[in-house]
Amino acid sequence: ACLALVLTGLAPGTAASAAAQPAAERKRPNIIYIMSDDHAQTAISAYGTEIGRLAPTPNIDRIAKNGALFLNSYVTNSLCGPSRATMLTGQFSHMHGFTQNGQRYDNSQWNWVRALGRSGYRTALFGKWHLNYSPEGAGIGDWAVLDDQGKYYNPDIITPGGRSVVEGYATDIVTDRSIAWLEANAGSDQPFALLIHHKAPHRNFMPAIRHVQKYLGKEFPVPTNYFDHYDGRPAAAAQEMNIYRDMYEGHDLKMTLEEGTDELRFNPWTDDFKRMTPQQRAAYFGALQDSNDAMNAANMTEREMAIWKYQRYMSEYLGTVAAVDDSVGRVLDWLEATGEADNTILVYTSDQGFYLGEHGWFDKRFMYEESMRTPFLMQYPGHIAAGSRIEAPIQNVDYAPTFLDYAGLPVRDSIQGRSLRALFGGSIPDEWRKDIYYHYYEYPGFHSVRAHYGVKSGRYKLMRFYGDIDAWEFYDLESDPGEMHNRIDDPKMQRTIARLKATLVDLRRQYHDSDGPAVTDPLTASAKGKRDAQ
Ligand code: SGN
Ligand code: CA
Repeated sequence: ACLALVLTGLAPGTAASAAAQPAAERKRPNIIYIMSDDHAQTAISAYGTEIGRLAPTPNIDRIAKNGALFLNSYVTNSLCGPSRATMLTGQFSHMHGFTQNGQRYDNSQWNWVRALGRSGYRTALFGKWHLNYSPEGAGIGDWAVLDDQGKYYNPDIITPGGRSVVEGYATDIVTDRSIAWLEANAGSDQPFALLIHHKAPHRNFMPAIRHVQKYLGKEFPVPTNYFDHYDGRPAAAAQEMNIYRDMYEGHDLKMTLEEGTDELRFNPWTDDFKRMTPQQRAAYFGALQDSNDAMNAANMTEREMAIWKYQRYMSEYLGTVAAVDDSVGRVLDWLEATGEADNTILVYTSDQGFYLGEHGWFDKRFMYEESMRTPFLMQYPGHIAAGSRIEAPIQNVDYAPTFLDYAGLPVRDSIQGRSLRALFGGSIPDEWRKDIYYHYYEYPGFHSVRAHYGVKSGRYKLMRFYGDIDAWEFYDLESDPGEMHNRIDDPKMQRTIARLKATLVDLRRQYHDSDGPAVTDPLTASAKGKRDAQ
């Protein structure tokens, strides 16, 4: 703590802070934090899923082999901006103040990257930032970020020197810059913390040219609830993120108008394709032409078309994952080749999960499992046993305290998570959290998902949607893993529901969340009337 205080006055990465480091300081581990955007756990083969079997991620899986795979990893709010702010601050959305995309994140507030920089780490971030225009003022040493959501092809890149268009594919550009930074900083006495933030596999799902055909024509298993009717779940019924109803056929799925033409169907945002070079465009759409022609020639029923769209979605989404997996492989190879692996903590995660057709959906936001979960894999040879599988529930508030802990810095009181180091001893400490608290805010907003909060407690989940809908939902995940049967009115469940409500009251108090209606507030008269009438 003393050392941290002494060094806080120094700018990160200066020669002065390097010189000020005693020998013990040099032993602090490097940190490489790799975060993709919207990567579902189900699309990682280490998680043992059917999609993973068909579209393996061998390099991401190396992390699980070298270290730990977290089987119950969750976010606090399944949306990009809030999740990134949580990752940086170790706080729930209502505490760091960035509850919805589009808000202004206060870059001056405390974050762990700046804290490590001040204590002698060299720090850098490459890729998607998505909190305001740039990380200026967030105290990150070196950075180059994609503009806002970022583009897959020839993206605009913002650096301290300004903005420019960089030709190439975003995942590869971000990887090249990250490796170049590692090369340039290798061999220094200072430890480093590098954040690699991919745009992929975020919408609008555009693989690198080398991967456009990788999964084309492969049949992925259609989720059993793909044609969900949302009975008993008014908020689920009211969303606008259905693959066969809301996806843009031209823009998202790259479907053509008719056989023999490359003219796209509905494509409201033309920039993504316009900014490609003619060669990139020809290669990309050329690779899809036969598949598009066959689709247009076939006389499909509505249901067949819905399934075709699911397969095209999988092909495009998983195609973007392939380049992320290549990227992870390059970073691991670099670590192994340079001998830095043993002194480096490496994390792979995503800013949240994603629906791959479950309930008929793409996107995230809901507290249902597929988007509330996020992948989390971590290696630190010699400190985390190879092949560990960790069952303890973790949340993205735990990342900041984990990095502080390993960097030998005190965990601040403002942090609402806890260091994951406690989980690497082979058992779950008694005092480890049992319950996961969640709160989503962005409504009205893109995809029309109502605000809701809730708790996941072991096999049970309770949530309350509020705003222009007022509805509770309750699931037993053991008998209903797809969250299809809302049992909020089931007489057999009332005692369990009461227990979870009490837990929810406690969690909201513990985390200081008073946003939304109080748990004890009764349903609004109109919501109750609707339910009684059912
Ligand atoms: C974009 C996407 C949406 C997505 C939001 C938030 N549309 O607006 O589908 O929900 O980002 O995503 S897009 O076609 O313009 O990409 S987040 O990951 O940034 O939270
Ligand atoms: Ca995201």
